[in-house]
Amino acid sequence: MRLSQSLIPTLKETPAEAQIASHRLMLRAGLVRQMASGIYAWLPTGLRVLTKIANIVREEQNLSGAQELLMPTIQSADLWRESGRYDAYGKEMLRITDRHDRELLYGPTNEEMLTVIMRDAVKSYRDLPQMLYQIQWKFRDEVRPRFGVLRGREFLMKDAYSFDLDYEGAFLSYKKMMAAYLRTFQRIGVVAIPMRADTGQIGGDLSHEFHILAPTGESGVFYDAALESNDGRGTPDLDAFYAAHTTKYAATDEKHDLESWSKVPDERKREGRGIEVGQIFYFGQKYSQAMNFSVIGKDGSKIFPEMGSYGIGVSRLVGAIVEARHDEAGIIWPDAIAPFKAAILNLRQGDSATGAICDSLHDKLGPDCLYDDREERAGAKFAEADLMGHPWQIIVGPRGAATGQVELKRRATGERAELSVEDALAKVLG
Ligand code: 5CA
Repeated sequence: MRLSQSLIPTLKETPAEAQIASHRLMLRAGLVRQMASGIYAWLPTGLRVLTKIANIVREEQNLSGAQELLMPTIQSADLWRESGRYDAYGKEMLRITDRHDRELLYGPTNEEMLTVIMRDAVKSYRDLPQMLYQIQWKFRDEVRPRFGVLRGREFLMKDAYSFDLDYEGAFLSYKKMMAAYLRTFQRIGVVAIPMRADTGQIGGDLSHEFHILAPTGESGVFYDAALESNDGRGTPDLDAFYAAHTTKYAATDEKHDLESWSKVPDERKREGRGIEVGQIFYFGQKYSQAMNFSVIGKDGSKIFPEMGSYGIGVSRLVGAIVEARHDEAGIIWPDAIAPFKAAILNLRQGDSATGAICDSLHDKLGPDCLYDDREERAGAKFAEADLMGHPWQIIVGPRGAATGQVELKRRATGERAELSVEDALAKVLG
Protein backbone atom coordinates (compact mmCIF):
# COMPACT_ATOMS: atom_id res chain seq x y z
CA MET A 1 0.00 0.00 0.00
CA ARG A 2 1.27 3.48 -0.88
CA LEU A 3 1.39 5.85 2.07
CA SER A 4 0.78 8.82 -0.26
CA GLN A 5 -2.65 7.35 -1.04
CA SER A 6 -3.59 6.11 2.45
CA LEU A 7 -5.66 7.59 5.25
CA ILE A 8 -3.10 7.47 8.06
CA PRO A 9 -3.56 10.76 9.92
CA THR A 10 -0.50 10.68 12.20
CA LEU A 11 -0.01 13.45 14.75
CA LYS A 12 3.29 15.08 15.67
CA GLU A 13 1.93 16.63 18.84
CA THR A 14 0.88 14.64 21.88
CA PRO A 15 -2.92 14.82 22.21
CA ALA A 16 -3.79 16.56 25.46
CA GLU A 17 -6.71 14.28 26.36
CA ALA A 18 -4.59 11.12 26.48
CA GLN A 19 -3.17 10.20 29.90
CA ILE A 20 -1.36 6.97 29.10
CA ALA A 21 1.10 5.87 26.42
CA SER A 22 -1.15 3.48 24.52
CA HIS A 23 -3.92 6.05 24.16
CA ARG A 24 -1.43 8.72 23.00
CA LEU A 25 0.26 6.37 20.56
CA MET A 26 -2.98 5.00 19.11
CA LEU A 27 -4.09 8.56 18.36
CA ARG A 28 -0.66 9.69 17.13
CA ALA A 29 -0.21 6.65 14.85
CA GLY A 30 -3.64 7.31 13.31
CA LEU A 31 -5.25 4.04 14.46
CA VAL A 32 -8.42 5.42 16.04
CA ARG A 33 -10.38 8.61 16.58
CA GLN A 34 -12.86 9.28 19.37
CA MET A 35 -16.36 10.01 18.02
CA ALA A 36 -18.08 10.46 21.40
CA SER A 37 -17.00 9.67 24.97
CA GLY A 38 -15.72 6.06 24.97
CA ILE A 39 -16.81 5.49 21.36
CA TYR A 40 -14.15 5.13 18.68
CA ALA A 41 -13.88 4.94 14.92
CA TRP A 42 -11.27 2.42 13.79
CA LEU A 43 -9.30 4.00 10.96
CA PRO A 44 -7.81 1.70 8.29
CA THR A 45 -4.52 0.97 10.11
CA GLY A 46 -6.25 0.38 13.45
CA LEU A 47 -8.78 -1.87 11.77
CA ARG A 48 -5.98 -3.97 10.25
CA VAL A 49 -4.70 -4.73 13.77
CA LEU A 50 -8.18 -5.34 15.17
CA THR A 51 -8.95 -7.75 12.31
CA LYS A 52 -5.69 -9.65 12.70
CA ILE A 53 -6.30 -10.12 16.41
CA ALA A 54 -9.91 -11.17 15.78
CA ASN A 55 -8.73 -13.72 13.20
CA ILE A 56 -6.25 -15.35 15.59
CA VAL A 57 -8.95 -15.43 18.28
CA ARG A 58 -11.35 -16.99 15.75
CA GLU A 59 -8.90 -19.65 14.56
CA GLU A 60 -8.14 -20.75 18.12
CA GLN A 61 -11.83 -20.80 19.09
CA ASN A 62 -12.55 -22.97 16.04
CA LEU A 63 -9.65 -25.29 16.90
CA SER A 64 -11.05 -25.75 20.40
CA GLY A 65 -14.33 -26.97 18.87
CA ALA A 66 -16.39 -23.82 19.36
CA GLN A 67 -18.85 -22.80 16.62
CA GLU A 68 -19.13 -19.21 15.46
CA LEU A 69 -22.49 -17.45 15.25
CA LEU A 70 -23.50 -13.79 15.18
CA MET A 71 -26.15 -12.34 17.44
CA PRO A 72 -27.57 -8.81 17.16
CA THR A 73 -26.19 -5.90 19.20
CA ILE A 74 -29.73 -4.78 20.08
CA GLN A 75 -31.69 -7.00 22.47
CA SER A 76 -35.17 -7.02 23.90
CA ALA A 77 -35.63 -5.99 27.54
CA ASP A 78 -37.99 -8.96 28.02
CA LEU A 79 -35.11 -11.35 27.48
CA TRP A 80 -33.33 -9.81 30.45
CA ARG A 81 -36.46 -9.74 32.58
CA GLU A 82 -36.52 -13.55 32.25
CA SER A 83 -33.13 -13.90 33.93
CA GLY A 84 -33.84 -11.14 36.44
CA ARG A 85 -30.88 -9.09 35.25
CA TYR A 86 -32.82 -6.23 33.59
CA ASP A 87 -33.12 -4.22 36.76
CA ALA A 88 -30.02 -5.62 38.43
CA TYR A 89 -27.71 -4.43 35.65
CA GLY A 90 -28.31 -0.78 36.53
CA LYS A 91 -26.94 2.25 34.76
CA GLU A 92 -24.25 0.45 32.80
CA MET A 93 -26.95 -0.83 30.46
CA LEU A 94 -27.84 1.46 27.57
CA ARG A 95 -31.64 1.29 27.40
CA ILE A 96 -33.45 2.24 24.20
CA THR A 97 -37.13 2.71 23.37
CA ASP A 98 -38.34 2.10 19.79
CA ARG A 99 -41.20 3.87 17.94
CA HIS A 100 -43.75 1.38 19.35
CA ASP A 101 -42.56 2.09 22.90
CA ARG A 102 -40.93 -1.32 23.12
CA GLU A 103 -37.99 -1.49 25.47
CA LEU A 104 -34.72 -2.51 23.94
CA LEU A 105 -31.10 -2.36 25.01
CA TYR A 106 -27.66 -2.39 23.43
CA GLY A 107 -26.21 -5.72 24.63
CA PRO A 108 -23.45 -5.60 27.27
CA THR A 109 -23.12 -9.43 27.04
CA ASN A 110 -25.22 -12.31 25.63
CA GLU A 111 -25.88 -15.06 28.21
CA GLU A 112 -29.66 -14.52 28.03
CA MET A 113 -29.88 -14.39 24.25
CA LEU A 114 -27.90 -17.55 23.61
CA THR A 115 -29.74 -19.41 26.38
CA VAL A 116 -33.01 -18.63 24.57
CA ILE A 117 -31.58 -19.68 21.19
CA MET A 118 -30.48 -22.97 22.75
CA ARG A 119 -33.81 -23.42 24.58
CA ASP A 120 -35.62 -23.29 21.25
CA ALA A 121 -33.19 -25.53 19.38
CA VAL A 122 -31.98 -28.14 21.84
CA LYS A 123 -34.27 -30.66 23.54
CA SER A 124 -32.27 -33.80 24.24
CA TYR A 125 -29.11 -34.82 26.08
CA ARG A 126 -27.89 -36.07 22.68
CA ASP A 127 -27.57 -32.45 21.48
CA LEU A 128 -25.04 -31.53 24.20
CA PRO A 129 -22.30 -30.54 24.87
CA GLN A 130 -22.03 -27.45 22.67
CA MET A 131 -19.81 -24.39 22.68
CA LEU A 132 -20.71 -21.31 20.64
CA TYR A 133 -19.08 -17.92 20.23
CA GLN A 134 -19.33 -14.62 18.42
CA ILE A 135 -17.12 -11.60 17.85
CA GLN A 136 -19.48 -8.67 18.23
CA TRP A 137 -19.69 -5.10 19.54
CA LYS A 138 -20.92 -4.57 23.08
CA PHE A 139 -21.98 -1.44 24.92
CA ARG A 140 -21.50 -0.68 28.59
CA ASP A 141 -22.27 2.82 29.76
CA GLU A 142 -19.15 3.02 31.95
CA VAL A 143 -19.18 5.88 34.51
CA ARG A 144 -15.65 6.80 33.57
CA PRO A 145 -14.61 5.71 30.09
CA ARG A 146 -10.87 6.28 29.93
CA PHE A 147 -7.52 5.28 28.52
CA GLY A 148 -8.88 5.19 24.96
CA VAL A 149 -10.00 1.73 23.84
CA LEU A 150 -8.88 0.16 27.14
CA ARG A 151 -12.07 1.24 28.88
CA GLY A 152 -14.49 2.27 26.18
CA ARG A 153 -18.27 2.28 26.17
CA GLU A 154 -18.60 0.53 22.80
CA PHE A 155 -16.03 -2.26 22.46
CA LEU A 156 -15.42 -5.43 20.48
CA MET A 157 -15.65 -8.68 22.47
CA LYS A 158 -15.26 -12.33 21.64
CA ASP A 159 -17.85 -14.02 23.82
CA ALA A 160 -18.22 -17.79 24.01
CA TYR A 161 -20.82 -19.83 25.90
CA SER A 162 -20.68 -23.51 26.88
CA PHE A 163 -23.60 -25.86 27.55
CA ASP A 164 -22.91 -29.22 29.22
CA LEU A 165 -24.93 -31.98 30.86
CA ASP A 166 -23.02 -32.09 34.13
CA TYR A 167 -20.30 -30.45 36.19
CA GLU A 168 -17.52 -32.66 34.78
CA GLY A 169 -18.48 -31.65 31.25
CA ALA A 170 -18.67 -27.98 32.16
CA PHE A 171 -15.28 -28.09 33.87
CA LEU A 172 -13.80 -29.76 30.77
CA SER A 173 -15.20 -26.92 28.63
CA TYR A 174 -13.67 -24.42 31.06
CA LYS A 175 -10.25 -26.09 30.82
CA LYS A 176 -10.44 -26.24 27.01
CA MET A 177 -11.24 -22.55 26.85
CA MET A 178 -8.38 -21.68 29.18
CA ALA A 179 -6.02 -23.63 26.91
CA ALA A 180 -7.44 -21.86 23.83
CA TYR A 181 -6.87 -18.48 25.53
CA LEU A 182 -3.26 -19.23 26.36
CA ARG A 183 -2.59 -20.39 22.79
CA THR A 184 -4.31 -17.26 21.47
CA PHE A 185 -2.20 -14.87 23.56
CA GLN A 186 0.97 -16.77 22.72
CA ARG A 187 0.23 -16.48 18.98
CA ILE A 188 -0.58 -12.78 19.29
CA GLY A 189 2.81 -12.32 20.95
CA VAL A 190 1.93 -11.24 24.49
CA VAL A 191 2.10 -12.84 27.92
CA ALA A 192 -1.27 -12.91 29.69
CA ILE A 193 -1.35 -14.59 33.11
CA PRO A 194 -4.55 -16.32 34.32
CA MET A 195 -5.54 -15.13 37.81
CA ARG A 196 -8.29 -16.24 40.17
CA ALA A 197 -11.00 -13.58 40.01
CA ASP A 198 -14.38 -12.44 41.28
CA THR A 199 -17.42 -13.16 39.12
CA GLY A 200 -19.23 -9.79 39.42
CA GLN A 201 -22.27 -9.18 37.18
CA ILE A 202 -21.98 -12.53 35.37
CA GLY A 203 -22.23 -14.63 38.55
CA GLY A 204 -20.95 -18.12 39.41
CA ASP A 205 -18.17 -19.48 41.55
CA LEU A 206 -15.18 -20.25 39.32
CA SER A 207 -13.52 -17.56 37.28
CA HIS A 208 -10.13 -16.54 35.92
CA GLU A 209 -9.08 -13.20 34.49
CA PHE A 210 -6.20 -12.99 32.01
CA HIS A 211 -3.87 -10.09 32.68
CA ILE A 212 -1.21 -8.45 30.56
CA LEU A 213 1.29 -6.86 32.94
CA ALA A 214 1.67 -3.10 32.60
CA PRO A 215 2.30 -0.36 35.17
CA THR A 216 -0.82 1.52 34.05
CA GLY A 217 -3.13 -1.52 34.48
CA GLU A 218 -6.37 -0.92 36.38
CA SER A 219 -6.05 -4.03 38.58
CA GLY A 220 -3.54 -4.79 41.29
CA VAL A 221 -2.08 -8.27 40.72
CA PHE A 222 -0.08 -10.68 42.89
CA TYR A 223 1.58 -13.69 41.31
CA ASP A 224 4.33 -16.27 41.41
CA ALA A 225 7.18 -15.28 39.05
CA ALA A 226 7.24 -18.86 37.74
CA LEU A 227 4.10 -17.94 35.75
CA GLU A 228 5.95 -15.29 33.69
CA SER A 229 7.57 -18.03 31.64
CA ASN A 230 4.37 -20.05 31.15
CA ASP A 231 4.29 -21.63 27.72
CA GLY A 232 0.85 -21.19 26.14
CA ARG A 233 1.33 -23.74 23.37
CA GLY A 234 -0.13 -26.49 25.47
CA THR A 235 0.39 -30.23 25.69
CA PRO A 236 -1.84 -33.14 24.72
CA ASP A 237 -2.69 -33.59 28.41
CA LEU A 238 -5.31 -30.93 29.15
CA ASP A 239 -5.43 -31.63 32.90
CA ALA A 240 -1.66 -31.27 33.28
CA PHE A 241 -1.75 -28.10 31.21
CA TYR A 242 -4.58 -26.61 33.27
CA ALA A 243 -2.81 -27.52 36.51
CA ALA A 244 0.47 -25.97 35.31
CA HIS A 245 -1.30 -22.65 34.76
CA THR A 246 -3.60 -22.57 37.75
CA THR A 247 -1.88 -24.15 40.75
CA LYS A 248 0.82 -21.48 41.19
CA TYR A 249 -0.36 -18.38 43.03
CA ALA A 250 -1.89 -15.62 40.90
CA ALA A 251 -4.75 -13.38 42.00
CA THR A 252 -6.15 -9.93 41.42
CA ASP A 253 -6.46 -7.63 44.44
CA GLU A 254 -10.14 -8.60 44.81
CA LYS A 255 -9.23 -12.25 45.40
CA HIS A 256 -5.86 -11.77 47.07
CA ASP A 257 -5.43 -14.21 49.96
CA LEU A 258 -2.61 -13.46 52.39
CA GLU A 259 -2.34 -16.99 53.71
CA SER A 260 -1.74 -18.60 50.31
CA TRP A 261 0.48 -15.67 49.31
CA SER A 262 2.72 -16.27 52.33
CA LYS A 263 3.54 -19.73 50.96
CA VAL A 264 5.09 -18.32 47.77
CA PRO A 265 8.90 -18.13 48.19
CA ASP A 266 9.89 -14.48 48.71
CA GLU A 267 12.20 -14.34 45.69
CA ARG A 268 9.32 -15.41 43.43
CA LYS A 269 6.71 -12.98 44.80
CA ARG A 270 5.65 -10.39 42.23
CA GLU A 271 3.27 -7.50 42.84
CA GLY A 272 2.26 -5.23 40.02
CA ARG A 273 -0.56 -4.04 37.83
CA GLY A 274 -2.37 -5.76 35.02
CA ILE A 275 -4.76 -5.05 32.17
CA GLU A 276 -7.59 -7.59 32.05
CA VAL A 277 -7.85 -8.77 28.45
CA GLY A 278 -10.08 -11.77 29.04
CA GLN A 279 -12.22 -13.47 31.66
CA ILE A 280 -13.76 -16.92 31.86
CA PHE A 281 -16.64 -17.98 34.11
CA TYR A 282 -18.28 -21.20 35.22
CA PHE A 283 -21.70 -20.46 36.67
CA GLY A 284 -23.55 -23.79 36.56
CA GLN A 285 -27.31 -23.63 36.15
CA LYS A 286 -27.78 -19.94 36.96
CA TYR A 287 -29.25 -19.01 33.56
CA SER A 288 -30.62 -22.40 32.48
CA GLN A 289 -32.78 -22.54 35.62
CA ALA A 290 -33.82 -18.90 35.64
CA MET A 291 -34.79 -19.09 31.97
CA ASN A 292 -36.21 -22.61 32.14
CA PHE A 293 -33.88 -24.21 29.61
CA SER A 294 -33.82 -27.97 30.15
CA VAL A 295 -33.16 -31.06 28.05
CA ILE A 296 -34.47 -34.60 28.44
CA GLY A 297 -31.83 -36.93 29.93
CA LYS A 298 -31.12 -40.54 28.94
CA ASP A 299 -33.49 -41.82 31.64
CA GLY A 300 -36.21 -39.30 30.76
CA SER A 301 -35.27 -36.89 33.55
CA LYS A 302 -35.13 -33.13 33.14
CA ILE A 303 -31.60 -31.70 33.04
CA PHE A 304 -30.79 -28.00 33.35
CA PRO A 305 -27.52 -27.57 31.42
CA GLU A 306 -24.38 -26.43 33.20
CA MET A 307 -23.04 -23.29 31.60
CA GLY A 308 -19.97 -21.09 31.38
CA SER A 309 -19.09 -17.93 29.48
CA TYR A 310 -15.75 -16.79 28.15
CA GLY A 311 -14.82 -13.28 27.03
CA ILE A 312 -11.85 -11.69 25.30
CA GLY A 313 -11.68 -7.91 24.95
CA VAL A 314 -10.60 -7.80 21.30
CA SER A 315 -10.52 -3.99 21.03
CA ARG A 316 -9.03 -3.65 24.54
CA LEU A 317 -6.24 -6.02 23.46
CA VAL A 318 -5.05 -3.50 20.87
CA GLY A 319 -4.52 -0.88 23.60
CA ALA A 320 -3.06 -3.41 26.04
CA ILE A 321 -0.50 -4.61 23.50
CA VAL A 322 0.59 -1.04 22.76
CA GLU A 323 0.79 -0.39 26.51
CA ALA A 324 3.05 -3.43 26.97
CA ARG A 325 5.12 -2.88 23.79
CA HIS A 326 6.29 0.65 23.07
CA ASP A 327 9.30 2.90 23.57
CA GLU A 328 9.98 6.65 23.37
CA ALA A 329 9.70 6.61 19.58
CA GLY A 330 6.44 4.72 19.25
CA ILE A 331 4.72 1.35 19.00
CA ILE A 332 6.59 -1.98 18.70
CA TRP A 333 4.03 -4.36 17.17
CA PRO A 334 4.43 -8.13 17.53
CA ASP A 335 4.84 -9.61 14.02
CA ALA A 336 1.59 -11.60 14.09
CA ILE A 337 -0.72 -8.61 14.47
CA ALA A 338 1.23 -5.64 13.08
CA PRO A 339 -0.89 -3.57 10.67
CA PHE A 340 1.90 -3.98 8.10
CA LYS A 341 4.69 -6.52 8.26
CA ALA A 342 7.16 -4.03 6.79
CA ALA A 343 7.52 -0.44 5.65
CA ILE A 344 9.57 0.52 2.59
CA LEU A 345 11.16 3.93 3.08
CA ASN A 346 12.16 5.66 -0.15
CA LEU A 347 14.80 8.19 0.84
CA ARG A 348 15.04 9.88 -2.56
CA GLN A 349 11.63 10.19 -4.11
CA GLY A 350 12.09 10.81 -7.85
CA ASP A 351 15.42 8.97 -8.19
CA SER A 352 14.80 6.25 -10.76
CA ALA A 353 17.11 3.50 -9.41
CA THR A 354 15.75 4.01 -5.84
CA GLY A 355 12.18 4.06 -7.13
CA ALA A 356 12.70 0.86 -9.15
CA ILE A 357 13.91 -1.06 -6.08
CA CYS A 358 11.04 0.26 -3.95
CA ASP A 359 8.50 -0.67 -6.63
CA SER A 360 9.80 -4.21 -6.92
CA LEU A 361 9.84 -4.67 -3.11
CA HIS A 362 6.32 -3.27 -2.97
CA ASP A 363 5.17 -5.76 -5.63
CA LYS A 364 6.75 -8.74 -3.92
CA LEU A 365 5.62 -7.91 -0.39
CA GLY A 366 2.04 -7.23 -1.46
CA PRO A 367 -0.67 -5.50 0.56
CA ASP A 368 0.91 -6.37 3.92
CA CYS A 369 3.59 -3.72 3.42
CA LEU A 370 3.39 0.07 3.51
CA TYR A 371 5.42 1.98 0.95
CA ASP A 372 6.40 5.47 2.16
CA ASP A 373 6.49 7.17 -1.24
CA ARG A 374 5.83 10.70 0.02
CA GLU A 375 7.94 13.76 -0.81
CA GLU A 376 9.25 14.00 2.76
CA ARG A 377 12.60 14.34 4.49
CA ALA A 378 14.32 11.08 5.46
CA GLY A 379 14.11 12.08 9.15
CA ALA A 380 10.34 12.46 8.97
CA LYS A 381 10.00 9.04 7.31
CA PHE A 382 12.16 7.36 9.98
CA ALA A 383 10.19 8.99 12.80
CA GLU A 384 6.86 8.01 11.31
CA ALA A 385 7.91 4.38 10.72
CA ASP A 386 9.13 4.13 14.33
CA LEU A 387 5.87 5.69 15.57
CA MET A 388 3.74 3.25 13.55
CA GLY A 389 5.81 0.33 14.82
CA HIS A 390 6.24 -1.84 11.70
CA PRO A 391 8.31 -4.91 12.68
CA TRP A 392 10.65 -4.29 9.71
CA GLN A 393 11.80 -1.16 7.88
CA ILE A 394 13.44 -1.52 4.49
CA ILE A 395 15.35 1.67 3.85
CA VAL A 396 16.19 2.39 0.23
CA GLY A 397 18.48 5.29 -0.72
CA PRO A 398 20.32 6.28 -3.90
CA ARG A 399 23.77 5.19 -2.68
CA GLY A 400 22.73 1.61 -1.92
CA ALA A 401 20.44 1.49 -4.93
CA ALA A 402 23.45 1.91 -7.23
CA THR A 403 24.80 -1.46 -6.02
CA GLY A 404 21.46 -3.14 -5.26
CA GLN A 405 21.83 -2.78 -1.47
CA VAL A 406 19.18 -1.75 1.06
CA GLU A 407 19.21 -1.26 4.80
CA LEU A 408 16.99 -3.51 6.92
CA LYS A 409 15.99 -2.34 10.40
CA ARG A 410 14.27 -4.47 13.02
CA ARG A 411 11.99 -2.19 15.07
CA ALA A 412 12.02 -4.27 18.28
CA THR A 413 15.81 -4.38 18.69
CA GLY A 414 16.98 -1.44 16.58
CA GLU A 415 19.36 -3.80 14.73
CA ARG A 416 20.33 -2.65 11.24
CA ALA A 417 22.02 -4.50 8.39
CA GLU A 418 23.08 -3.67 4.82
CA LEU A 419 21.75 -6.42 2.59
CA SER A 420 21.01 -7.22 -1.02
CA VAL A 421 17.38 -6.69 -2.01
CA GLU A 422 16.86 -10.47 -2.19
CA ASP A 423 18.34 -11.12 1.27
CA ALA A 424 16.26 -8.34 2.82
CA LEU A 425 13.12 -9.78 1.25
CA ALA A 426 13.97 -13.28 2.46
CA LYS A 427 14.39 -12.00 6.04
CA VAL A 428 11.12 -10.11 6.04
CA LEU A 429 9.18 -12.98 4.51
CA GLY A 430 10.99 -15.66 6.57
N1 5CA B 1 -20.16 -12.64 29.40
C1 5CA B 1 -18.84 -12.61 29.97
C2 5CA B 1 -17.90 -13.46 29.21
S1 5CA B 1 -18.30 -13.60 27.56
C3 5CA B 1 -18.35 -11.18 30.05
O1 5CA B 1 -19.02 -10.26 29.65
N2 5CA B 1 -17.17 -11.02 30.61
S2 5CA B 1 -16.46 -9.64 30.96
O2 5CA B 1 -17.37 -8.73 31.55
O3 5CA B 1 -15.32 -9.97 31.75
O4 5CA B 1 -15.96 -9.00 29.62
C4 5CA B 1 -15.06 -9.72 28.81
C5 5CA B 1 -13.89 -8.88 28.40
O5 5CA B 1 -14.33 -7.71 27.70
C6 5CA B 1 -13.08 -8.33 29.57
O6 5CA B 1 -12.14 -9.26 30.02
C7 5CA B 1 -12.40 -7.11 28.94
O7 5CA B 1 -11.19 -7.51 28.29
C8 5CA B 1 -13.40 -6.66 27.92
N3 5CA B 1 -14.12 -5.45 28.39
C9 5CA B 1 -15.03 -5.37 29.38
N4 5CA B 1 -15.44 -4.10 29.56
C10 5CA B 1 -14.76 -3.34 28.65
C11 5CA B 1 -14.74 -1.95 28.32
N5 5CA B 1 -15.51 -1.07 28.96
N6 5CA B 1 -13.91 -1.53 27.33
C12 5CA B 1 -13.14 -2.41 26.66
N7 5CA B 1 -13.12 -3.74 26.93
C13 5CA B 1 -13.91 -4.20 27.90
